[in-house]
Amino acid sequence: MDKLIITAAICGAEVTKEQNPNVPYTVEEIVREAKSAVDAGAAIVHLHVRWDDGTPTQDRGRFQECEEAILKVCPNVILIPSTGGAVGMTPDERLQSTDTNPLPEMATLDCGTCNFGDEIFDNTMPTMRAFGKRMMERGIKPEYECFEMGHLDTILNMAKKGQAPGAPMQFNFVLGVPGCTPATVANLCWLVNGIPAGSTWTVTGVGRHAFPMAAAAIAMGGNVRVGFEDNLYLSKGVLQSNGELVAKVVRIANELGRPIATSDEAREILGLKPRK
Ligand code: KMH
Ligand code: ZN
Repeated sequence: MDKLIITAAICGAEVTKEQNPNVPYTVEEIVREAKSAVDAGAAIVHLHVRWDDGTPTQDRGRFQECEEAILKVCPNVILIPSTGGAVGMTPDERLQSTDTNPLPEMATLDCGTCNFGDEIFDNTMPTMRAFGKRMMERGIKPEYECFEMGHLDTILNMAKKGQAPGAPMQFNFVLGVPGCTPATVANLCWLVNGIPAGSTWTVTGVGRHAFPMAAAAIAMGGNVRVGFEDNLYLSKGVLQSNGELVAKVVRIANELGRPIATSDEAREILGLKPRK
């Protein structure tokens, strides 16, 4: 079994300071949360950015500023900027995060339209083909985000047709979003059984499912994402930092005997180029 890659989704687009005062909005707050996660054992930071008032944005300049600031204090971390942004953003708006200098090593690619609470997260086939093309042209490795069972088939078909980067593919199964596939071990097993040999995968359990899904992935040889984007609580009612969420995953992994990957080890496992 490979070492465990932990991703910290430190910010997201939906959660607010009213829910947890540690949710980062400013560049300084984003750096603080990224550092807390990396210091605790995260190899990857999945990044959304906000304006200072908390409004989610996919502004290219804001991504540039936040990524440079994070890399100053965590020079080796793998950044996976979001191309999902927030519900309602246009594809062009969302793609700005793939336009920074240097280009990101990876970026998310959302694999289909789905319910998202009371809203609809729109990812039409033309949108996904445009995102796949962009990532192939720019050598950015996608993290394929599947919120629904059918999303896996969709992206496998796209990759087969050369519309999105193929092997080795990295999947993130985001389970438990209200209105989408529930976070159960049975659903996770079904998805994992459907990925091509040589692929890697991560699970994200939303809300109270964060740590049960993490434990399942640690036992199954997959990887784990936690963070404010998905879950604000360390345990029922206990609000903490992203670092403390990552530290809890590290504790579970230690108990189960699964060592934690550094960012360089994660690059090797994911098939990314070593960092110069
Ligand atoms: N904010 C969600 C609507 C991604 O980062 O690619 C979508 C999302 C997915 O967070
Ligand atoms: Zn995201």
